[in-house]
Formats: sequence, C-alpha cells, structure tokens
Amino acid sequence: MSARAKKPLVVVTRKLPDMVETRMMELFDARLNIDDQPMDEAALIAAVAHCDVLVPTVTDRIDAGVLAAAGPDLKLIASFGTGVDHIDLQAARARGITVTNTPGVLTEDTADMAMALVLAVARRLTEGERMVRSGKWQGWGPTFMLGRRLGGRRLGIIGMGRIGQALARRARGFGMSIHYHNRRRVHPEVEAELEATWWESLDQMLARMDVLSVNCPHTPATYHLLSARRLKLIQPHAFLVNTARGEVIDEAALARMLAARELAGAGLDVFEHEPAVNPRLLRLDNVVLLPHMGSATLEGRIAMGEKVIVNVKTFVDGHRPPDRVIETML
Ligand code: 8YV
Repeated sequence: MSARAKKPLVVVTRKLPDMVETRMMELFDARLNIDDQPMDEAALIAAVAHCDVLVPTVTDRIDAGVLAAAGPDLKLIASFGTGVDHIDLQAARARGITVTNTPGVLTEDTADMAMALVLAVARRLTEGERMVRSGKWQGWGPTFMLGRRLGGRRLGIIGMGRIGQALARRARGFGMSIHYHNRRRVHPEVEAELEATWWESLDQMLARMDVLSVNCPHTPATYHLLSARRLKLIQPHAFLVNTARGEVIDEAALARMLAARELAGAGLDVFEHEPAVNPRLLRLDNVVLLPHMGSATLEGRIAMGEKVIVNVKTFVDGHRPPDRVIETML
C-alpha cells in the first residue's frame, strides 16, 4: 500500500470526536459514519469488500462471515477500543489482516468508573438518588439507608492488567486491601507497591472477598468465568462490579442471586447481551446499572482516536503499527 499515490480508503464505523475525524480526513480517504448508527452485517460486508482499512468499535461484530467478504485491499483492522472480542482474530490472521487496538489511554478513566461503581453500590448512591427524585424521601433516620464501609475491606480484582492495577491504586486510597487473581503473577515491584496478594485459585479468592471487580478481557477462556457455580462461592455480604465485559459473568445466574439476596449488590457497566439488560436486574434496588460508559470521557475518546490514527498511518507507511494485537497476549 505504501507504493500507492492515492490515500488509503479508511472506513470508520461510528461517529468519533470531531477533531479525530478532521485529522482522519486530512490523512486518509476517510469514510465517516455521520448518523452514527451501528453498522449491520450487510453494511460491514460492503465496507470490508472495498476498503483498505476498517476502523470498527465494540458494536461491530467482525466475525468469520464478515471477514470472508474482505476484499484484497483490506490489510488492517484498527479497532477503536481496547477489547478485541468483537473481532475474530484467527480469521483475520488467516487472511493476513493485521489487527490493532488502543491500549493504555482508557486505563485511568475505566478504573475511575470501577471505583465509582464500588462506592455507588456499597453506599447505595443511585438507590438514594432515586428516592429523592421520586419524592418518597421522608427524612433522616439513624438506621436509614445504611451502606457498608469500604475501609478495611478486601477487594478482589479478577484480571490484574493495567486497569486492574489502576483500580487497586484507587481502592488503597479508600483503605481497602488488595487481592487479585491473574493467570500470571504481576511483577514483584507492582505487587509490593500495591501490597497486593496473589491468589492462584480464583475459587478460593472469591470465597474470601468483600468486594470483587472484573477487569479481565473477554476471551474464550474467560467466557462465564464467573459461572453460576463460582458466583455461589462469593460471600452473601459481598459486592461485585464489572467494567470489563458482560460475557465474563453468567448474567442470568447473577440476577437470580441478587434477587434472592445471596449477594449484597452489583455495579454493572457492561452486559452479556448489551444493550439488552436482563429484565430481572432492572427491578432490583441493590444493583447499579450503567450503559457501557466506563471509558467515556472526551479526553479518552480523543486519545483513542489519536492511537487509531498512529496505527493506521504507521501501517500505511509500511511499518509495524505500535498496537498490534497478538492473540497469545490475550
Ligand atoms: C470502549 C471498551 O468504549 O475499549 C474497550 O474495550 O470496552 C470501551 O470502553 C469501546 O470498546 C469502544 O469501541
């Protein structure tokens, strides 16, 4: 592609911040999605058939069927996001298509949201807000709206990558002790800095925590990692938050347990079949529900766009893009 005189045809599937789109228009023959509707399968197939680069987001399912329609020019999928579970990486590799993502720039925003959910659930923030707005608030009382103190409690982080570590730093500020389960133990210096305890057994960690946070990617290995069986290991007084991917938790089993008060509460920013949410969750007071907005800051979105641009530009200039996704890293 580097030998070409004309600019590469880059299809962007969703509306991105204006300044990102402007830069893309300058650098590439960028086809933007002005009305910001998620592309359906037919639209994705039409796009991959003729573009040089596809810039999808989490709402685009780039599966083997879509990739089978890829034209000879499609050599790069530069995803706008960190998670790549919406892309069939094996099918992409088989067709010689490089995949990149945008790691690192949404770490702090997502960790902020995970901490916000921990606080919101433990201190019943949205429940209280709903009460005030509904006019049902009758005034203060000594046993009214009692939440649980976070200081001195154990936080168990499932997936100690960048976001997990950033959450750990925040939670330490709230006096929580840090525990984690990760396939690999993190660097001893990080473990020491966070005074974090590694649990080789997820089952054992689940049974001992007061708060749990899901911060691992969704891969075939983590699908329903928190299965019905594992959810039952969690203590009934504990809270669970998820800012990673809904598919990591068996959502129906979680909803049943929350309804039965077998778990004290949950804070969910992501859902197994989003934007659909298990109807049972909608009826519960002990759940805080957010519409996948963990990384949604203007600064973060611009930084993600800049990363996409660097990846595309580097690639079309004939070099290795910095954020190549390698399946074995997941
Ligand atoms: C992004 C996310 O907003 O980056 C991710 O993996 O889940 C989100 O926070 C989304 O992916 C944008 O495509």
